[in-house]
Amino acid sequence: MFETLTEKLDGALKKLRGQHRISEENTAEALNEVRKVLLDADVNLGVVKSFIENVTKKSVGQEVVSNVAPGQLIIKIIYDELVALMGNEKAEINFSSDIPTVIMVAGLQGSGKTTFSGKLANYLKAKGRQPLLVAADTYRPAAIDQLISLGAQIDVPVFSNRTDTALSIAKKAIPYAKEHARDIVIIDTAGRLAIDEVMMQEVADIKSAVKPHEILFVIDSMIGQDAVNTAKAFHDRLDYDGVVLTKLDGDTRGGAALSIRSVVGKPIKFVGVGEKMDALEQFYPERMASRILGMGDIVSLVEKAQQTFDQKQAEKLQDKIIKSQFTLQDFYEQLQQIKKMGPLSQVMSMIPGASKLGNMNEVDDKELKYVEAIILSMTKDERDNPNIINGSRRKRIANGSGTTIQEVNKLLTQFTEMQKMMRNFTKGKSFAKMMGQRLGR
Ligand SMILES: Nc1nc2c(ncn2[C@@H]2O[C@H](COP(=O)(O)OP(=O)(O)O)[C@@H](O)[C@H]2O)c(=O)[nH]1
Ligand SMILES: [Mg+2]
Repeated sequence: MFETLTEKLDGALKKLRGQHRISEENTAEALNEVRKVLLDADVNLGVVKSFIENVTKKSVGQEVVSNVAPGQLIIKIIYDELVALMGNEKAEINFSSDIPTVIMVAGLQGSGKTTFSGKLANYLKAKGRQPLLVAADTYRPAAIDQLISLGAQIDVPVFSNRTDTALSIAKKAIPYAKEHARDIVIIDTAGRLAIDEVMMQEVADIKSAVKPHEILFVIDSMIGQDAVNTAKAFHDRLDYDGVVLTKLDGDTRGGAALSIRSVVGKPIKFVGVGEKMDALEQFYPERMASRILGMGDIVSLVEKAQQTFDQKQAEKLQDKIIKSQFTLQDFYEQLQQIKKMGPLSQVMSMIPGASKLGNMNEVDDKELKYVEAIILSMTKDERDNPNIINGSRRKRIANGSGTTIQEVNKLLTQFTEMQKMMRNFTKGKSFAKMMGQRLGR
């Protein structure tokens, strides 16, 4: 989902890595890249402008914590802005206290209304509801057949009439639902290829006749800049309650998700991620923002790092790394710090790029316990100077830690590698960044 946007944003932010202070100058270039990325992704121009302004305001002058890279701080700010832009809260459907709850589905032809109506019925049915699907697209007989076939697939009844008008069908569906103990009515309406008055009038008439508790506007996420205009035109006429973004499984730019909420002021409630009846997801702004940034849960990582790492200790450590004095003892203490952040696999999953590492065995918590046990079985001299650890010492350490000589060897090799890698770091690089580089960023 949103792969292109993710990759480009990622690319732009790479330029920030390696800088130590957040200033107008060093953010300007990165934010300019972000601007290009968003415009490229068909995000509405006005939305992009205010987005960049907000991020700039919040980034410049940020206190740089020595162990959190400025790039990560900016990513967090961008993330927070993205979440705010798409609506902070997960939006739910309005259910009526009177039965049935009436949901009307509107949008352009081909946007995915009929498919979504079926998916929604399926989704609500799984939640214990008794939906009724209503075929109010009477222009094409095939549209009625399509809904009937979807209804049969998910075992939900479909109310239809091939000779009646859409308005009349919608009206009759409500008492029918009551008689047949259906507590939700989903009205699938007709769309046109472009906004036209006859279609708008018809949905507006259905709206005033049946007074839906929830009107959902369905939009194809692939339609680009036009999304905002279409969303606005429907909103002016219908004042809908929520948006459904379909076809997010496709090669879409994702600009619509960023723009619609901020321009129209209505939340995205669902996303369609495929043609099948179960390819429906609720819209979570946080998840979407993380996904757009392609960085897992970067925010929690930054927050946890800020909370957990003792700044002085981090500085001491950095100094040692620079002077190539990083010992197994330091390694052990560093592991204790990391452990405070939570299970290692969880910590790793929050690190940008970690997901690209196929083999997570390296960072498995069980293995961490072995590593700890091995280091604890060493003498102070051995921890400070692993070179003295000969064959008999290895054997003693293995016995003492309940591991094998192979495991002791493995740790020593890994540690030597790590020392080598650390020597390559230039002054001032943060631990978080080190971790990032270790993971191939
Ligand atoms: N890949 C994908 N295709 C979808 C999705 N939603 C709908 N479609 C397809 O888009 C086409 C138009 O959908 P339809 O529901 O008939 O649109 P309507 O004209 O608005 O009722 C159909 O071929 C659907 O299978 C989706 O989320 N992902
Ligand atoms: Mg349809």
